[in-house]
Amino acid sequence: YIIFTDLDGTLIDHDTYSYEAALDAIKLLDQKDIPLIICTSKTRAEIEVYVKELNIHHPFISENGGAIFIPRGYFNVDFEYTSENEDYEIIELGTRYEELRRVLSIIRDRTSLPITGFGDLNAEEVSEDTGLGIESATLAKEREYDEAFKMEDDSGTELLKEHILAQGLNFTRGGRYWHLMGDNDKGMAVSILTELYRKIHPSVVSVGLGDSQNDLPMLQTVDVAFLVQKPDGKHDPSIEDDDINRVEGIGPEGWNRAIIKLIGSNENRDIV
Ligand code: 2M8
Ligand code: MG
Ligand code: MG
Repeated sequence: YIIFTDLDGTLIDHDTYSYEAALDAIKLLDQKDIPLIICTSKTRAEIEVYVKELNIHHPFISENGGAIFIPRGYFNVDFEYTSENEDYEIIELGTRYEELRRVLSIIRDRTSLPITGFGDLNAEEVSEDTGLGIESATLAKEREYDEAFKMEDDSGTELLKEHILAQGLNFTRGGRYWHLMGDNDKGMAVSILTELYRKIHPSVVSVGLGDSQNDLPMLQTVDVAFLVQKPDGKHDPSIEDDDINRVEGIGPEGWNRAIIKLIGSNENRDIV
């Protein structure tokens, strides 16, 4: 198995940002040497905090599939990475943040929609809006391939979508925010990374866990998909795909249950 997971509202609680309720399952994956691959709308800088805390030494996917960061030398295969640095081999799929900000401001001017992006807020304001601490909010502002933004209400939704598509960009929605991005999504990134794993382990089974609309492309790409409950105890109503397993449990509680059920006993292997 390889496990792709969303963070906000999935592996970590929507409000407290804690993975406490999923620790048993996290430990189980570690014991069995099953890669835990974070695939989130969070930034590289935010993910690095979790990767360090959880002692993860696997690739991760930032900003809704904007980029894949692979620890150097992790896959010893022939592949044309977009770039590399001291720490990672990088596959870039997204549009640069500066370009996203430029287009967002054009759309705001043309539509007068009440759009506020993370780039319009300082760290204190992001912290207040998200419930993240100031340090985490600062890391959330270090955006490279995705702009998170909010609108005062949903009345301008259709107009907004029209303008985003007309500008050649895309959007999705997370637990709290809209996201403006390029020609990328979590599914594309998951599929590229899965291919890399399959060069080494051809029959590896991919698993995905998520909670929101931005997870749908990932959940449709993996072999086994789990949707956890939102804070209101319901599953995202916009996700209707029958191939996606709806697990009982909000966020990390559902995550814990799904992983233990899948990995915890060999009898469940026939689920795939
Ligand atoms: C934003 O992402 C969440 C994910 O679902 C959202 O859209 O509600 C991100 O931009 C992320 O960087 C940030 O940490 C998070 C905080 O809730 O919000
Ligand atoms: Mg989420
Ligand atoms: Mg499928």
